[in-house]
Amino acid sequence: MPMILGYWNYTDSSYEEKRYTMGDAPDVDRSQWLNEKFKLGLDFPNLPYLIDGSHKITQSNAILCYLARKNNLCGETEEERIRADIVENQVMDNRMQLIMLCYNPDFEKQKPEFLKTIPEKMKLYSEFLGKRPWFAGDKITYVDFLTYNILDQHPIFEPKCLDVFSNLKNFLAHFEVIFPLFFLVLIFVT
Ligand SMILES: N[C@@H](CCC(=O)N[C@@H](CS)C(=O)NCC(=O)O)C(=O)O
Repeated sequence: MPMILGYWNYTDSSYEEKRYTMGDAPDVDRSQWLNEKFKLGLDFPNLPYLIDGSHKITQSNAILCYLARKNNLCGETEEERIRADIVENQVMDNRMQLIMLCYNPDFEKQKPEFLKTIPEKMKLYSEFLGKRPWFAGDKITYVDFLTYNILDQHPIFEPKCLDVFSNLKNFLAHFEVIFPLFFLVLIFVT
């Protein structure tokens, strides 16, 4: 039986979720996706994609920004938008560093050096957030989904890395109260 997840429709959006299966290693078979990949009219075919009427979007951050624009979650002042742009790209850099480590055949060898970089990274996020409730300012924006994700992943490597940054811990807790579904989905995928 497939799982059924019920939840509030905060943004009044209806959507169909399209899942492509690929099976388990070593018999991974991507043909379900590959048979469609170049037939969807996507400029840069990839997963995830979002098709909303005539808008066909790939790149997860482009999808996130599109949904944020539709729902006024981009920041309102120039200062908030600049902060969102900065932290969006900062998260991307840190995500790439995680990817380079996790997909590296030399993972165990490279991990100690990576662990040394975590305190300074977390410190910069903590200083940037300061006393604000959300990363762009007083209101939640799309970048809080990105920062939640990256700040939630680092303690997997270094469980105590957020202990000295109470504002980051409060941010994560605040986010989890508002978006329990997002939290739940991350538990499933990580
Ligand atoms: N920068 C892209 C990366 C997309 C990507 O790497 N997608 C992976 C899954 S996470 C994939 O399987 N793409 C399908 C493909 O390459 O055909 C994004 O953020 O959306």
